[in-house]
Amino acid sequence: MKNLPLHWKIIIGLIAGIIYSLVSSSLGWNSFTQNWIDPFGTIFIRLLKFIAVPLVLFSIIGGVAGLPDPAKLGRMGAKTLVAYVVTTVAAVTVGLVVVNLFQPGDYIDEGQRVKNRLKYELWAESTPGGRILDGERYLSKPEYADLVAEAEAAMKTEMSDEGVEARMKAAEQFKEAGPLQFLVDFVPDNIFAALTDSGRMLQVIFFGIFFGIMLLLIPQEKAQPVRQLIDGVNEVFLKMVEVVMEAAPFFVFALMAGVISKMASTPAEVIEIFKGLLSYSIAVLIGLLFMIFIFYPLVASFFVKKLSYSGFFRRISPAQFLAFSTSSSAATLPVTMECVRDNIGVSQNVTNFVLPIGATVNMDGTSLYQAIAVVFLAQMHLVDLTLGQQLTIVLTATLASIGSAAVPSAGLVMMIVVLQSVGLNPAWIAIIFPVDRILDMCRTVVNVTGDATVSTLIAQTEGELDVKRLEELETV
Ligand code: DAS
Repeated sequence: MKNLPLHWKIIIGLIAGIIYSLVSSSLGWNSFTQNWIDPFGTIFIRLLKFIAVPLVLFSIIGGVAGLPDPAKLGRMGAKTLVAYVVTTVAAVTVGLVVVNLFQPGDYIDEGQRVKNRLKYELWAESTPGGRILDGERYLSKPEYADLVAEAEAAMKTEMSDEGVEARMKAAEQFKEAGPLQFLVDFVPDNIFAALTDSGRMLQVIFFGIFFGIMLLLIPQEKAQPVRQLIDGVNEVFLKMVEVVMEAAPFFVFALMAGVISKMASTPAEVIEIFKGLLSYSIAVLIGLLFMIFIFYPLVASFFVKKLSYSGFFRRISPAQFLAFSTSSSAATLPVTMECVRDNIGVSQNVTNFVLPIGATVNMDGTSLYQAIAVVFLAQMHLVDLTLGQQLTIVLTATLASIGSAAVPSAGLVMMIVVLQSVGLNPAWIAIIFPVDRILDMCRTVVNVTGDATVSTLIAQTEGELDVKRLEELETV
């Protein structure tokens, strides 16, 4: 097992975990799985995340301090941000094209959609500042009086769900923020607090860039020992990743067994979960698969002629499988860095600078999923979103994905902002919640693949791609 390629180690754990959880659920071992197996999946995520935070800090410092001059940092920083925004907007656009072409909301039972529409109109009328969006109106039609009463009763129970209120409070907090709040949030008020709260990765990055630039500006005889220390610490954390990944088959097995057994206790229940949301799930998967198998390989081979289509996947597949297993870009980051640096030949500096930022702000899969989810929810409530509103979704889904933390289900919570931006009911996230974890696994693969692609094109355009290494591995 020791010298098995990393992606096979992860795949073995993945498949074993899925098979085990299907068998265990039919034998009624779920509580055993929850008590004795699932904790090792949690330990795995914790191990990877405790490594990721200092790794991001020391990589960023090392990446910035390793640059020949601040001007290169400025150019690389600007290129990185532009590339991340362009790929995110592209992802949202793909999502909107798929959801408008495929119309997954129309697969929901017509009668159910009329009831949904009534609940929506009642909600819009009862929300301060709410207004009823385009679409056929039912509230005032006498033939729907009984349905209106039913919808009013349903609204009362739905809105009383404390989970919904908590999510809406989270959105309120986000909404109160001014236009420059994201800039304020970028600056840590206490670096040690930022290091301990994984949701504040951007502040760790800010500190790392600031510290790295200062290292470039102080007298080099003083900076040298610090650089050596930082490089050494970086190596230690990367060694930790290597050691932890030795046990990947076991940890991934535990992770998948735990996640799937929490989701449903029998295969029939799994099918039940997907029933009302199958069309939506398929639309999201179509968009995500397009990004993984068409968009990114095209972009990568456009910038790096020597990177073949199959070679692209062979090199980053360990990170993709790990992203699928963990649903966390942050937990996957150490392996993404290893794949990009060792398998593609991107320089240490570019890897250390571009990837930690990408894992935090570049979530193409999340933004695509948010765009599809919001339009699907509107469709299933017979709400017709205008082109203008859909362009608003492009903006807010891009911002919401930047604001999403690199942890499981972050994209779902941030979707509240996108729903609110077009005047829809944030409580609707509860409707798509049942399938969110499975879709989270898939969109996290897209997030990680997008980061790896951008770091490759940045390295190529900065002359920091080891083409010899690329050719060596092409023949592997
Ligand atoms: N799971 C998040 C990530 O780590 C993405 C999301 O929740 O949308 O990338």
